Amino acid sequence: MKNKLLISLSFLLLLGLAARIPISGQDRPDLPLIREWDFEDGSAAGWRPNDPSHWRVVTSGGTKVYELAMPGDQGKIRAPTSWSVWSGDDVTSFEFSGRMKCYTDTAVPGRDMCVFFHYQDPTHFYYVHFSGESADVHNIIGLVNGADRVKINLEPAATSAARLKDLEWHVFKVVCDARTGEIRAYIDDMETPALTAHDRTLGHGLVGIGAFDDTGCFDDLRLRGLSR
Ligand SMILES: [Ca+2]
Repeated sequence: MKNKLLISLSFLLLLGLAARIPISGQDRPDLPLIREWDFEDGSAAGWRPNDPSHWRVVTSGGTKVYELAMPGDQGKIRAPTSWSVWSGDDVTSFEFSGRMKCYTDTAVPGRDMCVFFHYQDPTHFYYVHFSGESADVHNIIGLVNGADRVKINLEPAATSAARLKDLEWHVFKVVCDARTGEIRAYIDDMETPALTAHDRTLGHGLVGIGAFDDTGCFDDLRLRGLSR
């Protein structure tokens, strides 16, 4: 009897621990891991660039990275010009993380790298514009919904944490709860989001990486989430 009680209590304790202990650096440890990419096999198979001639896997600093080697051309609407989306998983709620480096001259304040999500087609997606300066359309969460991008994050222009100011690696994480529409974007500080928004316009889609009009590279990407 005593043993049974002990076993029952241990089981309940384990259940409680499993539900409560956050895994370091993860906002949504409840979301299943879908896939990780370190590009060490030299391949970016399954990634779909809008212009394949601009993307390649290269060796940099002893590791292989996925590089955006050329800036894109502005299309009919004002929106990021370069992206490569992971074509394998259409997700609703997700956590997408990794590291990125911007190649653009540090004298250019609006330099950027972008993370895409709920991508449905070339004119319907969200993106996080990680930049060296916070301004009207720099360092924002943007929505492209068939027209010029619109800033949707809650932080007023010039107040958000803009950390893409150098030629070093920066870690990022973008989290979205599709049910509530809560979106959070982190750079370097994985505890306090740099950008936040509430929006449920699109609801699902692909994740991706790229830039508004700059070049750079990405590595160690990880996607957790719920496939549609
Ligand atoms: Ca790598």
